[in-house]
Amino acid sequence: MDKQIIKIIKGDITEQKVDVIVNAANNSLLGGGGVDGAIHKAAGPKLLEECRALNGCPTGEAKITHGYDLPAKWVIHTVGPVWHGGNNDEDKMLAKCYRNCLKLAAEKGIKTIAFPSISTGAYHFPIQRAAEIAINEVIDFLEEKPVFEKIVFVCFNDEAYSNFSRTLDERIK
Ligand code: AR6
Repeated sequence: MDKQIIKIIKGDITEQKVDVIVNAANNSLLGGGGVDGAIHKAAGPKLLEECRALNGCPTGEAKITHGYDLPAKWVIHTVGPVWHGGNNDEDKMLAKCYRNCLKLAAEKGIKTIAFPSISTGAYHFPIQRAAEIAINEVIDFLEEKPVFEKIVFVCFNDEAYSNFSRTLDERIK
């Protein structure tokens, strides 16, 4: 696996020029706050229209729409687990989100993908633990199916950036 494929940056996911950006949505897929709100705002009202036809999304699953006014051509909507202390399958569910997003992107022939830090905002998943799960899932997937050219983790604040950077450094050294 070429380790240079994985990048960690600080920034706004709505500005990323990649084939697909991932949305940390809720089960309704009808919008919300955080990164979900930012993506819907930047994509425009047609995104919500397409989302309405999807009839929601179970936690851990992923569904794809067009990106409309976004620089990204596609949006993959996934629903992370709400943190309830760690004994309610939260780790398993978060891993499943990353895996299903990667699987769906690979099926679509997508080459470049940007992830936010799923579940670590309104859903309160601890950032260090979430970063480890995210990096592990991406590396495991790439080792099995090296189909992507670039996978970017877009961190919105310094805490996420330092946790993702440290975790990646530790995994690939
Ligand atoms: N670009 C990149 N990351 C962002 C952006 C952005 N523009 N805005 C926020 N983040 P959250 P969750 C970061 O709360 O925890 C929504 O209301 C943020 O700093 O967006 O999965 C949905 O509708 C944090 O690190 O998602 C759901 O109801 C990360 O994105 C619920 O929140 C995730 O925070 C989902 O909660």
